[in-house]
Amino acid sequence: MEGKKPSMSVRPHVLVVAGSDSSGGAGIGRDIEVLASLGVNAALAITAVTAQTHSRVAAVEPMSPSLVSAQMEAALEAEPIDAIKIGMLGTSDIVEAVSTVLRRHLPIPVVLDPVLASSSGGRLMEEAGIAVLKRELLPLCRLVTPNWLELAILAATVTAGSEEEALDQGNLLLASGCHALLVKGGHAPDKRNSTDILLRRGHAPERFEAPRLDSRMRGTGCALASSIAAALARGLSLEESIAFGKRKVYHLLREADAEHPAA
Ligand code: PXL
Repeated sequence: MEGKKPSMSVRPHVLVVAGSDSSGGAGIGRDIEVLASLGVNAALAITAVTAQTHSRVAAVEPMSPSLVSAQMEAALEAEPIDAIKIGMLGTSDIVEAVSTVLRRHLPIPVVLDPVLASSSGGRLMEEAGIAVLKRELLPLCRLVTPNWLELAILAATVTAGSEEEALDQGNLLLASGCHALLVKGGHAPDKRNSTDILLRRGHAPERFEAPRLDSRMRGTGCALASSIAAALARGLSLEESIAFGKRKVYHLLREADAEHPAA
């Protein structure tokens, strides 16, 4: 399934399917910023508008599923789309609508950041959407990038207390039809390294490490999934794309810390 030949000359296009965050910390604003910094054009399908500060979700208004589909179809018609990055979806009807469009356009590689809640704890996906996401959307994705909290919800269990438990939960999801899972270690107890683990059926787990930075930057999940999608859009392999994304986020965190040093 690894795509086309690597191309560095033409600006690739990534279609971002995600919600907006008025604080600018996360969501589609972060995606566009990261893609632009990587020389990749962003086509957009907005799924929801949210009103947020850095510590609170004040309001969420999902788009109609037909408007989300229409944005995706128009973006796919307007430009040759090399990869799709999906973030917040919000409702089960939007998950259905997005899955239907994707089925028409596979094998474009799809990276799904399964956004269920904001880092401040506000809900960004309705309860009923989780089952639909697992059943309809996960099997269509080249890569799904849950953190430990999202992984536990998707695996219908409690948050892992160890890496071994997180991998067991990941393997459960793989068995239920997901092709590849990047289990992000942001919530792991390791204080020195941030380790993300790639799980694929028939492959040994692969570890991607970076020094852990004590940063408060929001939107790191958006940034990672967008960077991976950008690399896939340039024709890199899945492993190369994850390694690239991990490095990009490490550098973003270092830049954010340099601008706002810890008090
Ligand atoms: O980082 C996850 C995320 C994704 N999309 C939107 C968000 C957030 C977190 O706050 O607000 C719109």
